[in-house]
Amino acid sequence: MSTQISDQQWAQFEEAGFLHLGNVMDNGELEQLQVRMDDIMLGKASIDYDRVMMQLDRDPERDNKPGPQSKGHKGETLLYRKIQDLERDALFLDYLQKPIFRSVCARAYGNETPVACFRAMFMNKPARGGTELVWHQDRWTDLDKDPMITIWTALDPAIIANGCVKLIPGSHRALINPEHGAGFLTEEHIENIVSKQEFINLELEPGDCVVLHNWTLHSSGTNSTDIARRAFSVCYMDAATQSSRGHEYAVVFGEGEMTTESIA
Ligand SMILES: O=C(O)CCC(=O)C(=O)O
Repeated sequence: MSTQISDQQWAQFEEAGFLHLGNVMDNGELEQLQVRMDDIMLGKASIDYDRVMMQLDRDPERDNKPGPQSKGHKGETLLYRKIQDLERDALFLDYLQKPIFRSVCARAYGNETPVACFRAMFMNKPARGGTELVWHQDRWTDLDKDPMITIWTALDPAIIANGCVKLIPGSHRALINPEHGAGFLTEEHIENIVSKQEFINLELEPGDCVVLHNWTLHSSGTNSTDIARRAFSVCYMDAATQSSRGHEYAVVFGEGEMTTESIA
């Protein structure tokens, strides 16, 4: 397995706005990540839960909306929708710092540019659940530079029926709704732009990963199967990026990078 992105792969990424990298995991790594993820949800992991954003999936018996996105454990259940700050977990940090991902970031941001983790996020569509995610581009108006790279890894089979990601190839060349704080499209944009273009379903094997240009339009549905659709999504940005909300981001590649020993 090469630890470098080839010129041909990079050209494909630039053309289509995404690149299928396949499985870059070591033996046994997928199972370790799957188990760790469930342990985190079940409150069994040795991680500082007060520093981890955890959001429950929608609950049809409550108001059918996902719970608040706030720090801290919300109960011993696998029915979480989103969990962030996973760079604080040694296994996930180790995975997101793979040499091949370093090579992707070096292509995107330059060999000498330190890279920070905007977010290291678990996205889950629990069995027979999940929350619709509308079409959007991954960009945030509080940042003074747009991040360009997200690497999305399937921890389970990702198929249409369990809510795989859908994306529009080549849509990374222009921002559709720059006014929206988090890149979400309006219903008009969806009707006038998305519905006139071909999308693809990103069906993946467990362990496979895909590099996404952050501006590539994507969305995902719900899960009508008995198999969860767990995924780990990491957004990498130039470490010099500033947030007007004053957020601090961990450097993961380059000078001062976080290591499994330095997780506070
Ligand atoms: O996992 C999903 O369904 C969507 C994830 C997403 O929007 C992202 O990783 O940026």
